[in-house]
Amino acid sequence: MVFINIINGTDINLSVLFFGASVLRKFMSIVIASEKALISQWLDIFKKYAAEFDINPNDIEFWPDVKDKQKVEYLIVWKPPYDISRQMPNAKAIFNLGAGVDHLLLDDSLPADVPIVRVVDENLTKRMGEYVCLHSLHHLREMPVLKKAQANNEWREIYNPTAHEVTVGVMGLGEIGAYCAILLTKLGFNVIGWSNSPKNLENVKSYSGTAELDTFLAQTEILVNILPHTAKTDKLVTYKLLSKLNKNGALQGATYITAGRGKTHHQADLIRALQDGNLKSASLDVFETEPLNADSPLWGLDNVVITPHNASLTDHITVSKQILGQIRNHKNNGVLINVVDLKRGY
Ligand code: NDP
Ligand code: OXD
Repeated sequence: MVFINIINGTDINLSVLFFGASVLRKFMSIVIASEKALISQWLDIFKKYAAEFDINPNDIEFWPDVKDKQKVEYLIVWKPPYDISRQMPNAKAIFNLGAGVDHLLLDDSLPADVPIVRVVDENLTKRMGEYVCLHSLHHLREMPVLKKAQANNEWREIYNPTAHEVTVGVMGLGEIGAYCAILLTKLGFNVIGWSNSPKNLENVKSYSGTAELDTFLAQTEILVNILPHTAKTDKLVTYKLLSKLNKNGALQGATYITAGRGKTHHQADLIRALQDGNLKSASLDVFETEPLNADSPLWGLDNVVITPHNASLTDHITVSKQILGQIRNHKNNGVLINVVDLKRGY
């Protein structure tokens, strides 16, 4: 709450003035929409910080309790109903409450002229960096082998190479992948990366496009997938692709770590590769279908670590403030940042 001290020294609550004035202005609304019940928590968070961004908290609603759908100017969504933009046809921008927009873009009725904005947030990026480093080290230090030995009360001595003897290949060198790649170099890994366009990252050799994919894979012992799911990355990681990884390096086997999107790998192929030794081990945060089916063979594989799509998290405070700031800026004719390229799909 913001207070000012007027001439006679009496404190006046600015928010009272602000909301009083707002009665006179045209009603507009911001709607948060999701089919996931948990997302309703965001309503209170957005309301809490709204006034800091000159937005009336009472103008923020949670779908489907919307007073006047025609008056909705901004949509904030995470896995919304597929016809959300048809329900609120006057929205001027759609803010996605996460980095990946694949599920949102499944809605083929999205108007091409309404910008879709995704989250790019330092906390989201840093959390993913933690996950990628944790799991790269987990496999470098042969933790699946040690866990199995522990389960059998076995004192198993193994020789570990150091990080600099091992090449980690990062697929996707965007906001998150590039950060993870750099962080891995700081741990000492030899790091290479693959993306659509060439990159210039310190100590990370860059490969790009389909033509350079096999060269990238042939050197990679630990493959880290931070790709978005698009028409081009759909089921990209197959048994055949995994069999191109370097199995004769310091780790004597290939490892797959994925925290981008589950639909970028072929899950049955992945299971086959993990069962027949084509892959030595894996850490999987994302799956073709989430939650992962209780009867998936992946649960029972002792060379696999499964995490429930929590490699990173959308930070409530930083992300709500970022979106409110963007809305204020857009209302004042400013330019939106982190707008998704609809043609590329990410
Ligand atoms: P960006 O859009 O910033 O980066 C995407 C990267 O993928 C870019 O480097 C891009 O190449 C590359 N890429 C896209 N398509 C292809 C292709 N066909 N071939 C080669 N490279 C390709 O995304 P972020 O880094 O912010 O996020 C990546 C993904 O991570 C998100 O889309 C989301 O799905 C996932 N994610 C998962 C989370 C989790 O908790 N598991 C949390 C947050 C995000 P170029 O740079 O040349 O365009
Ligand atoms: C995601 C996210 O895209 O959490 O998975 O941002």
